[in-house]
Amino acid sequence: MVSSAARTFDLVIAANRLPVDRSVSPDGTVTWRTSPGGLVTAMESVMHEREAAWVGWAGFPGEAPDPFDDGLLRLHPVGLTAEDVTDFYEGFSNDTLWPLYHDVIVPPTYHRSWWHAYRRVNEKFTDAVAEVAAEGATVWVHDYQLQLVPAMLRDRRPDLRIGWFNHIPFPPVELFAQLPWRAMLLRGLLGADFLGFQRPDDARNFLRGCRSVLGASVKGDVVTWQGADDGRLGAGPRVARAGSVPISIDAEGFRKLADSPGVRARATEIRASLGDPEVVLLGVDRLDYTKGIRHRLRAIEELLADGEIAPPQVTFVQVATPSRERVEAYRTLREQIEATVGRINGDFSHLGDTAVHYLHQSYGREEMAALFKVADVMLVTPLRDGMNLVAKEYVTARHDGGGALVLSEFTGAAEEMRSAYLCNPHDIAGLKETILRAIRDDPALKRRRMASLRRRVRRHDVQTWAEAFLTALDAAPGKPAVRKEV
Ligand code: ADQ
Repeated sequence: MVSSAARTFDLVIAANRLPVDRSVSPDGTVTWRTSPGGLVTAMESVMHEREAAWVGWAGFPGEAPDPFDDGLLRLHPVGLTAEDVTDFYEGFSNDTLWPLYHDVIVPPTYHRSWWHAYRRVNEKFTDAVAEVAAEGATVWVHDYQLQLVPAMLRDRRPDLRIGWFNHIPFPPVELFAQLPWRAMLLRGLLGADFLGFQRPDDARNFLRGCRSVLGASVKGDVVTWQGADDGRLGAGPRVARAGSVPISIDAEGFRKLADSPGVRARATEIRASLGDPEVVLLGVDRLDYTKGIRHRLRAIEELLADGEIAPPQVTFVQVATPSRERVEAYRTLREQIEATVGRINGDFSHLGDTAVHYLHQSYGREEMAALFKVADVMLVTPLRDGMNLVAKEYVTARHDGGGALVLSEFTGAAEEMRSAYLCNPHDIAGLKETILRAIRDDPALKRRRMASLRRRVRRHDVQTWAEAFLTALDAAPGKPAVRKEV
């Protein structure tokens, strides 16, 4: 990675985080490692030897490091102060928008100071993008942390083609209307030419929100807003298109990884270390209240109590990645989950036979792939989830044809993965029944279901997602204006 002078780019990506993690060795040497996220792979696939810039936070508070190159990517860090991290990131993003956009599973917190921080940080991102975007460039803004960037950028750089993709659900207007800053947020989004969502319902919710909150006119997937005569952010007028472009994974890359000798050997080792059970049930989630881990544990506990499953024949492994630990709701959730796991193991484990293996840790891609290969039944039971990539990774890793996927209807993935064992995680009796069916169904039937799921993910991988988004953005109705000379 080398530093170089300020340049501008035809493609700019803006996301909360840069696609690299910093590590500082004891002697103070700084190195950046590419984080293994799907977004980086997706971007590489659409760059086609083009250079692009990526604007994002480097993951620690303080001054932004100087921009630097990572292959064809120009990484442009945005500096967040400790207060920005508390109020913009942990506050407005993760304690206001996240719960509101996930069906208010926990109550969202509304603080005016957090909203001010959100505006301030969105301005910082806008400054950085405006600096690196070439005349007429395409800018792809990601996710709920940056919903004001499209209009902030549009107001400043009408020459740009701007797209925004929402990785999480977009709530129905009946919930969205709670937000004290709902109109400004929609005005922020309407700065984009194209807005991409995970599910058609998310796009519809957004369009209904524009009609109901702003009084905009909506025809099909196009929203037209007359604008406001108030000189505030994104005063319009605006025309934008909204549609669903479901995200996916690098299916071929993950399949190859899962098929590598190292991962195969590790899978055998993991199974042996669990005592070679007949059935391994697996859950893999960030430790987040949206993921339905408590409901899942309740179903497992009842199945154990009913005598339907028991160690050592059946064992449940729950991997819960540490997440947002400075936010109160996440600390409470962790305590509840750990108390429940303790109770279940106290009641149903025996020496050497553990009912629930609970791992509050992060793992590398190889270890994740090995875990998926070991899972006879994968439990993906969120109460609400934009997409859920774990479901797609699991079926891809099981290219041996085995396994079974239990999938919540409330995930974006359920829209596409109809051959999964679909469930309503709120219905504990139904969830228990579905888990038992996934364990006991005829193996030939299970193989057919898995083959169909794998086909779907292979055909709709992350490359097709990124191409579909950029094609939709290119064709979106708002034509960029000629940049005014200043
Ligand atoms: P997330 O809520 O983070 O993403 P998800 O889609 O499941 O959820 O992706 C999680 C990723 O982290 C997967 O690639 C998974 O393998 C990995 N992971 C999970 N636990 C891990 C662990 N312990 N160690 C290492 N890796 C682990 C948000 C939205 C989703 C949407 C994605 C992408 O909330 O709905 O699918 O963005 O748009």
